[in-house]
Formats: sequence, C-alpha cells, structure tokens
Amino acid sequence: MFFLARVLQPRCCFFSLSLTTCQVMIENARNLPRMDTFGLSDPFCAVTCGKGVRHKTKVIKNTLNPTWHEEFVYNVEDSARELKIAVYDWSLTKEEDFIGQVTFPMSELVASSYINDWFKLRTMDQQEAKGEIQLKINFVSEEQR
Ligand SMILES: [Ca+2]
Repeated sequence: MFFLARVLQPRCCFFSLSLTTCQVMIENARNLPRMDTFGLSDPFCAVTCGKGVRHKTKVIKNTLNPTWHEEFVYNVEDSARELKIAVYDWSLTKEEDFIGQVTFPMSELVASSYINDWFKLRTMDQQEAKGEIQLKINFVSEEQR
C-alpha cells in the first residue's frame, strides 16, 4: 500500500499545474495602409498574451503585404483576458506607428482551440482599420491533454 501511494502522488501534482499554452503563428498581412511619405510601410507585429511579455516580429521593409512566418508560444495565466496582435509601421523617427490590431478574448480561444484565418485589422477602439492579417492560433488547455 505504501508503494502505491508513492507512485500515485506525482500524478496528482502534475494535474494541479496550469498547463494552458497558446501558440501564435504570425504569417502574413495584406493591403496595409501606406504610412511613409517616401515609400510604403515597414510593418512589424507586437504580440501580448494577458500581462505576459510583449514579443515583436522582425520589421519587413517597404511593403504593404509582408510575410513574417514567426511563432510565439505562451503559457497562459488564469488571469489572462485576451491575446492581442498589433501591427505597426517602423521608422527611424517614430519606432512604432500604429496601423491596426486584432484581439481575441480567452473565452473565444478556449471554445475554438485552433484558428487558421485572415482577420481584418481594427483600431484601438474596435473600428475597422485598413489591412488584414493571417494568423494560426493553437490553444491547448489542460482539460484537452
Ligand atoms: Ca516606415
């Protein structure tokens, strides 16, 4: 009986950990607005998941249809409310010139678990902005393992 108890214990500990992860693949954007006077735009994305670290993709110079193909993986905290992907134009004088963003409430990600689609960019107050972004989001919560 002692042996059995010791074997089962680590299993209990494993299931008490929060193991929700969110994989975000930032693929492409298209039809972005022209932000530069002498050229097109130099787009990059910034990704945040709840209050976690803000990650940035590389800057793609002088295009309105960038391809990033960059992936970020987050351990999702219970308090996290949304995943946000914001697109900016980079410039020498102004490092972050806001273009548009997409936000996903955590409840939506839990319900869908895998997303692969194009999304219309929005302004900070949820109005329609110019341009679209292609994302793949794989949301794996503890219950599904
Ligand atoms: Ca620029």
